[in-house]
Amino acid sequence: MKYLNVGLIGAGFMGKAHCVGFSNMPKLFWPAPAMLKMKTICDIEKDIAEEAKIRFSFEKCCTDWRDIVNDPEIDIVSICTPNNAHADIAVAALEAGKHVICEKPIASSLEDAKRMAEAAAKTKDQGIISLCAYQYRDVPAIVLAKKFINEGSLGKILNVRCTYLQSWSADPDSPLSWRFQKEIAGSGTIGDIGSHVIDIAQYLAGDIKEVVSTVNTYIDNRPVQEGGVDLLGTVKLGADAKHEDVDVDDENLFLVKFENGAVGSIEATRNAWGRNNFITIELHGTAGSIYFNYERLNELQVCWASDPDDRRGFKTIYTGPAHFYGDATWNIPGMNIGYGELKTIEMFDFVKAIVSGEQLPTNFERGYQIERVCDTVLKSAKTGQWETVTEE
Ligand code: SOE
Repeated sequence: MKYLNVGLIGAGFMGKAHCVGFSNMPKLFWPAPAMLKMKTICDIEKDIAEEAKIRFSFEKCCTDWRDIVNDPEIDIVSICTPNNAHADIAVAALEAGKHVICEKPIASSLEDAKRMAEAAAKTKDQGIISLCAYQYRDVPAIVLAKKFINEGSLGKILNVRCTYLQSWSADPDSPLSWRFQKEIAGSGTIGDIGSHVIDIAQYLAGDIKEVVSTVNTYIDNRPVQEGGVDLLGTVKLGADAKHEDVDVDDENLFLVKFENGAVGSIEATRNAWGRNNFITIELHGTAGSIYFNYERLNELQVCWASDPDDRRGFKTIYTGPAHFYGDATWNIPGMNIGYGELKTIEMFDFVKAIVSGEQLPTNFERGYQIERVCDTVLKSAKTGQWETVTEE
């Protein structure tokens, strides 16, 4: 059995998600492509690093990411830091011959995203795998939607309507973390969650060519939280807390034109009371429609034009053992999967790619392309015009 050593950087919410994925991977996927040893976990805050070492069963911990990237024993580097740290770590790790999985958005600036894509392109011939964590495209219902599209069941795709709505920052007393600071995050909602639906829309309907957008920041000042780990709205701070300005977008709405002639709309906000992880995708084609909502992620709704007039309408397909990786997850219909299983599927595909040497669809080059779409959305909001997604 092959063993790979993991070094993970950033022990907050996403660090936990990666650890769940890594440790559950051989439990769900057996025989596993390789076994993983949790070698070193890094966090700039020593107490957090030490606690995470115990909690996630790592052998060692450190506070400087270079200790992971320069360690010849590490095979996999998992980047779960705030966005502005991604590029330096990823480029150094790829150059040191490590396989890298990096949280999205790929970077906090287009220049950094380009640097990462170039480093990944240079090292891919040596079988080095890069992966940007766009795991929602692996939801079995989304994979089923893609199958219907590829088989031609929807006919020609005409219209794609997507949302990513969350509520965790809707309260103005929910604290300002790095996610609300341009210098660290690069952008707000567009990079943090809009990028996920851009990825899914492009996976299903092809690349986006042009966008016209409106971008707003309604809550432009928030109380500042202590510590680097984003509390994601789980605490509220009062009027007496120190306040700082939010300098990123908290809502964006845009129309899109796809390369293949389809059109659509995308909307993203983290301030929508009542919408918690409301990733919706509705696609209309000449032969039918599909609808997906992550809040019911084990379901796909389909409607076929060929059904008789008196019984045409959406029907629900429940995903399970018969669908994407359903044999590996839970083999009784209705058991259902959630976020943890998705992160496990992502880690399985990543480790499988490392062993086979075959790159994954959301490698760093794709991460950079998604970043260019996000950047074009922000640009269009400034010019008020349709803008073309920039070439590399
Ligand atoms: C916060 O909006 C967040 O953690 C995002 O950063 C993730 O990408 C999303 O999947 C869940 O919400």
